[in-house]
Amino acid sequence: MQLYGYFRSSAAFRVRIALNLKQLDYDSAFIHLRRGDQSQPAFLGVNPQGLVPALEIDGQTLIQSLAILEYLDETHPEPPLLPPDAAGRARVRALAQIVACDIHPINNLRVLRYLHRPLGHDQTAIETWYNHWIDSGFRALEGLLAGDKRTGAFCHGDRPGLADIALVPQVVNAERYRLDVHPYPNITRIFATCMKLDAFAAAHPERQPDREE
Ligand SMILES: N[C@@H](CCC(=O)N[C@@H](CS)C(=O)NCC(=O)O)C(=O)O
Repeated sequence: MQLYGYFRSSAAFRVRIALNLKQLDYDSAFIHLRRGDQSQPAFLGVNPQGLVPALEIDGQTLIQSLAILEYLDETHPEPPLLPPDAAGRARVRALAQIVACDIHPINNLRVLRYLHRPLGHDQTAIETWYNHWIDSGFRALEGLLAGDKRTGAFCHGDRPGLADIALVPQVVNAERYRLDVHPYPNITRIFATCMKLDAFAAAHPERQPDREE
């Protein structure tokens, strides 16, 4: 099994967490996003979208982190990333998708680069953009977590799952851009709980072999 990723990629971070939770060994191929490896023919042959992660597994190449997480969950059911009930699964997927579909894509490297050039925005404007969209998504997430008794030690109950896997990398990104996370007490509490688990801690960008300053 080979994971194409980058230490700072939050979508690859999600897959690293899931592989760790399920105790699956894997090799890593490092795609240096800042140097543009993702646009080179060698990697476009792996993922024509030019994005990480991609996971080579069972003789095929999977892309899109949420699809990869669900594949891993279906093929390696223990520990489960989704709850047993349909309503619970809908809730967990919705929480994960707030991050993965509504926050992350508009804060992606290629979007930030496009804001800089050709659109001409400076670093301050780009950081304002970045934090604005995290804040907007985190406010919604915080309300959903605070207002639902299914929230437990983790986003849904007392076991880590798909929503936590999406949330943790986004909090790491928020910290990196110095967003004040105090307005989101449930998010920060769940983040701290997750980071006490080896599966999450070992997947952190700072712990990856390709890490740079
Ligand atoms: N929806 C995709 C997003 C993948 C994605 O955006 N990956 C980023 C890193 S987190 C990337 O490869 N960016 C390269 C670029 O922006 O050029 C997923 O969940 O896998």
